[in-house]
Amino acid sequence: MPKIEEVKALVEAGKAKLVPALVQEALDEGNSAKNILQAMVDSMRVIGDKFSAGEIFVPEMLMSAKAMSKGVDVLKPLFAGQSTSSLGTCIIGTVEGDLHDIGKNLVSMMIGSAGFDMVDLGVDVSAAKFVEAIKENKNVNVVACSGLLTTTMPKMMETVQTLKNCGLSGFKVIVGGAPVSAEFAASIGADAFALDAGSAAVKAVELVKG
Ligand code: B1M
Repeated sequence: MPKIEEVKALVEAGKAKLVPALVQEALDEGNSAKNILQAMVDSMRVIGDKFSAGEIFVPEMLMSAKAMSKGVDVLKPLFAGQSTSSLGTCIIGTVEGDLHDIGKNLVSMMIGSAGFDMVDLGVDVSAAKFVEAIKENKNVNVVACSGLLTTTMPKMMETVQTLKNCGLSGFKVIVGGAPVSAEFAASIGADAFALDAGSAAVKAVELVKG
């Protein structure tokens, strides 16, 4: 079996300890970091479908998530940006009530590699915590909010509205995550929406360069 297929299978099986070495072997075999990342994203889609079908449960989802994160750690240096001057500071987090962080971490990696200094607030981040982080950090010009659950979309709306009405300025808000659409983003007053990590980086640069 090609190494990239083995990576996919091991992420689906939640074998966190075995994934890093295999990701390295897949790289050594000539696969690009981008393709290996896509293979792992595909695995998570399979896992989500199995969860929806009642074939697996939360612990299995968690093990696959850990396995993917370990694999992403190996790829991270390969996505590191070349830019020497900073485009500004981007605060990123997953909105309150939501514990999903793989997508958010990929978005953080890509926006960081586009030239931003990243301040990652993690998961389950309240609107107030986003505001605090803008005050505590210098040159914040982008705030990025991720959300994976339909049940936390109202929290995303609350976060964007709090950011827009907090009396601070000089920053733009970008939102995204599986249940989020461009229409939803516009309806809650976000400045931008991105479908995936790569386009989030492109959008972040556009937001600050105009
Ligand atoms: Co959960 N979960 N989960 N889960 N989980 C989903 C999201 C779900 C679709 C599974 C399913 O039912 N098929 C479903 C949500 C249904 C819905 O709301 N419509 C779901 C559910 C129901 C739940 C629980 C409620 C389950 C339960 O307890 N009964 C629970 C909620 C916990 C909570 O958050 N409060 C739960 C828990 C978990 C785990 C903790 C076990 C684990 C997360 C671990 C972790 O993240 N560290 C987990 C996982 C792994 C998943 C799936 C299988 C995979 C998510 C993932 O990492 N995908 C997921 C199924 C699926 O996605 N098909 C599922 C890979 C990742 C690269 O993609 O995160 O979409 P994604 O990110 C993409 C884009 O969305 C986008 O770019 C990324 C990369 O290109 N993007 C942005 C993301 N953020 C962005 C921000 C941007 C721009 C783009 O700008 C700022």
